[in-house]
Amino acid sequence: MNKDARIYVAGHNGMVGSAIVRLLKKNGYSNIICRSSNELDLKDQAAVNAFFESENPSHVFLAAAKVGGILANNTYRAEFLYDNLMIASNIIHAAYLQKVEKLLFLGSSCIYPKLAPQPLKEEYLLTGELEPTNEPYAIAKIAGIKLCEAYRDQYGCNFISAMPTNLYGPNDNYDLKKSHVLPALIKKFHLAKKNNLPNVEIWGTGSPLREFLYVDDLAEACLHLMLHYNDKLFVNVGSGTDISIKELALKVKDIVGFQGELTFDSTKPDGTPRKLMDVSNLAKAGWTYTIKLDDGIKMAYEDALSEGLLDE
Ligand code: GFB
Repeated sequence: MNKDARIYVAGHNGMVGSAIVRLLKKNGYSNIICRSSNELDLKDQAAVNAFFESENPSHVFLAAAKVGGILANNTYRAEFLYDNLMIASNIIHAAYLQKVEKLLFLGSSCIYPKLAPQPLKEEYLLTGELEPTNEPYAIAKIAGIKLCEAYRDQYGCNFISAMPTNLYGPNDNYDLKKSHVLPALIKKFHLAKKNNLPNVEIWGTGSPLREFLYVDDLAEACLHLMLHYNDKLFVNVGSGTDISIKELALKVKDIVGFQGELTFDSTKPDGTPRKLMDVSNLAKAGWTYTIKLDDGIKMAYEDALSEGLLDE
């Protein structure tokens, strides 16, 4: 990928897409193509085809998606399935029609069966039942992987896929009803400290284990794979270590400086008990994460404070 390659980053306003754009710019890529959802409806196949014809990108990072935490996934089930299926199908098909040189599709660790052995190896895909709270999102992401594989098999397209673990960092969603756990905890502890509240409520039992990756690390992995990885098999992207939600809450509490107690609301779902990625294929491909969880949480907290994302 030359520095003047025409690179389309789908989803550039989101947490992942914006991190990829930041990294590409930092690395001197000068021809980055972006469209907001107001300018281009990725669910509209004709509009997506016309956009690819007029812009003729050579490389595509497919980071556009409807995303959210456990409650949003479980509440907006139709939107998570429809929007993500349409976005993936339209972009992948347009990339094929327009003879895009290389495309990287981004999925999620929730593609794996709920009770798959840990750590999750790529080969465990489609070996069991999915976690019900995010089944629609997972089905759409599995379809994206299969589209990349099928277009490679039938048409010879160099379309690859990366499966990131739970992500956090700048441009995250801090809306407590829709967010993932890490931004939610940062905001809850921040507000509780500011308002001198006695406790902070954590959803579920606190026992599920999750693996986290700072989004700038993910962007580095995506660029690395775009430059160096050309195989059919999708690649897990994570840190290879996990932490319980309770331990995570205590860590965030400490970083934010909240003095009160934790309470657990077991009427809220836990979701999958564990989803730790096996990242050995990524290591073989030549990439390992660098940003440690404590440092990442501090950076995310500072970023959210400076962007005014933690106000009520
Ligand atoms: O991050 P999260 O929403 O998504 O929740 P998943 C992770 C765990 O944190 C769950 C608990 O066990 C939650 O019950 N949790 C505790 C909280 N307090 C909170 C809180 O205040 N907010 C939130 N959101 N969680 C998502 C999938 O699953 O992960 C998506 O639904 C996607 O499809 C994404 O794969 C990466 O890790 O459970």
